[in-house]
Amino acid sequence: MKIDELKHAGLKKWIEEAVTLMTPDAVEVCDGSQAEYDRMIKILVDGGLATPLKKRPHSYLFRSDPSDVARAESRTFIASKNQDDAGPTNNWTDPDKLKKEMSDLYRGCMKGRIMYVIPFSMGPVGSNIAKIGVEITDSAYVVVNMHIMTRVGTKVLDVLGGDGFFVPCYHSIAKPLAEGESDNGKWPCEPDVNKKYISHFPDTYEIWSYGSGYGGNALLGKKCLALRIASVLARDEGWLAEHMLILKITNPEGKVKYMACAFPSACGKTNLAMLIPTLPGWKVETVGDDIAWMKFGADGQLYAINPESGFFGVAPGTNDHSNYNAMQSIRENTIFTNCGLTEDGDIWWEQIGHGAPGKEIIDWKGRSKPAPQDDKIPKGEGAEPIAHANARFTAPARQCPVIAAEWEDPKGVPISAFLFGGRRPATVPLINQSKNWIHGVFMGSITGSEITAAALDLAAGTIRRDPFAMVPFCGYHMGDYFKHWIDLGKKAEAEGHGDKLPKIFFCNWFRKDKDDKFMWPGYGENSRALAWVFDRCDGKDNCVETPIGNLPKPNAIDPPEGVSAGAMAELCSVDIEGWKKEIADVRQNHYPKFGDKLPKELYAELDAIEKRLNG
Ligand code: OXD
Ligand code: MN
Repeated sequence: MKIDELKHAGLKKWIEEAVTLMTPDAVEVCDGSQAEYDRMIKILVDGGLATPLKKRPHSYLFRSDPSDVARAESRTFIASKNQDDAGPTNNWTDPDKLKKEMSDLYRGCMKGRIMYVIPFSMGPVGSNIAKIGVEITDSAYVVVNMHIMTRVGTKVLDVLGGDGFFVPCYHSIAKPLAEGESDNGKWPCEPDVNKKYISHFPDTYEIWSYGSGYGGNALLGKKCLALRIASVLARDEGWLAEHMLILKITNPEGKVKYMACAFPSACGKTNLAMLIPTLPGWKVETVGDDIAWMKFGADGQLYAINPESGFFGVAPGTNDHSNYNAMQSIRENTIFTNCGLTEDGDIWWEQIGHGAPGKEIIDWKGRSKPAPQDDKIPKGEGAEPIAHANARFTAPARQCPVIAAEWEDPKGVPISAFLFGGRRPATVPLINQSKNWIHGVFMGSITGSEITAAALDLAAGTIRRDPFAMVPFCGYHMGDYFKHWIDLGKKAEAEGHGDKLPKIFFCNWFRKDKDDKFMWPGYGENSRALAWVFDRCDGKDNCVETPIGNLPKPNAIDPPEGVSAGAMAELCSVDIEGWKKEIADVRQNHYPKFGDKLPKELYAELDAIEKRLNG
């Protein structure tokens, strides 16, 4: 499609301005077809950027530049007009100054390249919870990934119509080509991390990204739109955009519930979303593995959609035991980035479940290495893994063997429970239900993981708080974000729908014993905690009230093999002294960061819990 054929005058104007600024050699509006995907892949293979994988149909391996391997948090900006709106967890910069600085960089940045215009829908096309974005990019890699991760093409333009709302997203890899120059197999980007920009303009709902071609920096539908800008839209419009997986759980009687769960990165979100229950008769299916958008229906119930249509999962550590369903999801039609390449033409990574076949393997930097005999992470001086620790797979969600039939239902799925969790070797019990909505918001606000000795800037044992797992992704002041959560609960109660609010839980799969061994096996065994949550949502009398919340009654959760009755009791009890320290840490080190914007209701929760612990 040509720009002239676009019906939306605002969209047309915005693209024309970008063309004038970035001076690409040509412009293509993406239609989202398989033919377009195949054409892009051919460009990438012919250009030496993608390697077809003999062992996986229609699957390709890419190797990025070593400077371009992860989200660039230090270069991620929330440029609100008012500095105070960005809050203490974001990098703020003045929007006018930033736009000027970036416009200078964008000038001529697409010379020698094609500008692809990608109209995409976050969420099923036409759903009243979905939103439309348009990304312009000079990266064919971005186009193919967006095809998998979002719904792309003409059907989106049809819904947008002549004057619909869209989030405009600029993206450039910042590598114009001179006459006759080509990428020649080298991942194009701005290699100086300090010259990359992932910018958000919350007042105008815009995204400008420059210099990186990787993941969340470049696939702008994901973290930039579906979380940072969407969190602002959600605040302004009265809904929730959250860093949560969505799972469907069915009990042995065939009754179904949906749960949305927030965990900081590296806590096994994708694994929980695709869990295979060890509890007989129970079934878990996947609706989403990373992001949930939720709106209240006219019936007062909260409905969630997964705004994405693919998984952009971390490859290392994924294996048939940790996530069998993810391994099945990536058998074909999958894009791999920064994995190892085996002699027989397959991908490989550390902790994939087996050593690499053959004598040699190509590592993520493109170097030939001896094929590892086992899948352990290499340790010691100078040891380098074959796959980058943040190597990824991009796979269509429909390929997941346990994708729920209703995962694309435009009206969403009704949420019964929220779970918050992190890596907490001590103090935090296996599962704990909040006493009410505000206590639940309190739980979300203190979420975090304990720092191990390996972390750079914090002492071991310190809790790195990641409220609601949203610290890298909230597009505004987190104090206001907590208030937004509190207000939504109050509104539902005022409207007589308090009983329909999801119940809120705090979980911890990562408790350790005195010998530093995990007390809980995790993975499929987490179904035991989910089953307890399920029954709590139905009001089953299976809990005891404690100062920190409602914990499972003794014997309410059958211990899995290898967990003694004593360990189970410890996992489900209150560590009074540990919680006193926790409360003191929140009071002294965590809440003050949010200044006056920390809702008074949360200080009141802190006081109430402290009183109960002392009582
Ligand atoms: C992700 C993350 O990539 O949370 O999903 O970091
Ligand atoms: Mn995530």
